Amino acid sequence: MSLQKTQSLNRIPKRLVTRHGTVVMERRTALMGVLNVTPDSFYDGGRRFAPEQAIAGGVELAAAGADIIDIGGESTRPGARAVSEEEELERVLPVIRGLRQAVSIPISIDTYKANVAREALDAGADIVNDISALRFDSAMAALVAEEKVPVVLMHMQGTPRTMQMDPYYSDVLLEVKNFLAAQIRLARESGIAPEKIIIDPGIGFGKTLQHNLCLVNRLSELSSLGHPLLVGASRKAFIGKILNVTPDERMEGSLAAAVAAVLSGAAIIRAHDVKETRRAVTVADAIRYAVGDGAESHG
Ligand code: 7PJ
Repeated sequence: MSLQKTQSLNRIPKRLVTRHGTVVMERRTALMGVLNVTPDSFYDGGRRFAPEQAIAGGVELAAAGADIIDIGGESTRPGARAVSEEEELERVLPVIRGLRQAVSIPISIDTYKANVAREALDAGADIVNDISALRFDSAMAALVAEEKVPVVLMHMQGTPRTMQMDPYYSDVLLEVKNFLAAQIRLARESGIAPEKIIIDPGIGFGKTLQHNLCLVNRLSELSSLGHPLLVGASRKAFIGKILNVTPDERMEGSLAAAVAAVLSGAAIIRAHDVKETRRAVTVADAIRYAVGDGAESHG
């Protein structure tokens, strides 16, 4: 590896400090387990809609090796119906409160609404996962700064309702990189500390199959932005397009995408299947961080 590349990678923080513990990304990839509390998400929608079931699901994710549990109350699949703030809060708050008692790992709230984020943080959430990267609610940046919590800035072309209508880029990697750079700047100018910022290319959000493949393939080019990279490819449509399978048949493809992302420099993988992803990523990490010429032992 070139010295320049080593230096740019070394500038990326390896620890994410939250109110409920530190996520360690040093020589290991962290896992964010997905817990959708929605009746209509594309994969797990409806399965865990009752609070007790959702809490049990979160406990399972933690036991399976998740480092973070990501709770979402609004489906953002292409064309999904928007949910009112009240409805979103009704869905997520009981689950956050219950899970906060039951697990010790950090909880992230998947929302682009500042009021939902605020109440979620008050209920015990630790991280704001904003798929709009601070664009959809002008109060979000100030809230994150004030609360001093980590934030995920994700790229999306358009809005969930329109994003898959006709995604177009002249250079997808460059445009995603420029967008993330601009949102990092906005976050910094709003008073968000650099060590609290995580970036995400937004797999499936306003992207064709080729766009998604290119972003995973060239993910390492986003490392020079200086922030940990989160990748969420789990059970998404691009895997279905390659394999011609429905969401419930996308586990193996998701593991392949997760491993590819790890070897391209991802710090955090967002996944539905935590137990399986943990195993795949542990092997990928062993390869990623292997040193020497292999002559040391025959283990
Ligand atoms: C992502 C997300 C992602 C981040 C969803 C699903 C679709 N947040 N929220 N990154 N995807 N940061 O449940 O897979 O890729 S919703």
